[in-house]
Amino acid sequence: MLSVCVQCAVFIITATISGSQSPGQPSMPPYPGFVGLEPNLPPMSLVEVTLVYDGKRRPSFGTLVDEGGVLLFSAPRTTGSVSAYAKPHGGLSRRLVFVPKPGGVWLGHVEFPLGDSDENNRIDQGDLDYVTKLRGKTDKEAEWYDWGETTQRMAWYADTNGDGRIDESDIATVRRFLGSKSQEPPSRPSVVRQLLSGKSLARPPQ
Ligand SMILES: [Ca+2]
Ligand SMILES: [Ca+2]
Repeated sequence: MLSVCVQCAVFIITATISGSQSPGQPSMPPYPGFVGLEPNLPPMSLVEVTLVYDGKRRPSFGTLVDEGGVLLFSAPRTTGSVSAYAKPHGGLSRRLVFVPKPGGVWLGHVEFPLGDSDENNRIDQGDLDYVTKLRGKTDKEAEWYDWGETTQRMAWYADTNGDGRIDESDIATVRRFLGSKSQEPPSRPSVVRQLLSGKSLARPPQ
């Protein structure tokens, strides 16, 4: 389930209007109440975030990279360690571990493996062959945002820097991340897993 992080959007708009950030130079980390990072993603990239804390996987939500290249999401209210699984479109999921603090948490620069044009959660030879074949294509091509019936891939996902064209830099990016795999959140809440394994079921008295 994907829902837009309204709090994050409001915060980003407020920060932009006040002029407190300049592109590429986040001037106010850490962000109180938020977790912030600077990903290798173009502005306005949508990232799906799944938090896991206190032994439970939480519902996923979406948040956008702002014009300054910063990605923010609301820090959960817990005192323990949190795993945030962040996944951009056309990129692999990364696990980010942090402990929430009232003043906010700044995770710094985070690299996401990009160019997963078939979204199979791996950057493999198929992705490299595809981006190489598309060299010279631009977002003016009719099928740029279409899921290819024969290729089962999307050209947009092969444009790793979001500049609307596929060239040597995109090929180099896919080559750099070749062999990478997604760091996936647990498929079920741990409580459910415990129940399925019988570990937390009440034992009858002996
Ligand atoms: Ca792939
Ligand atoms: Ca490009």
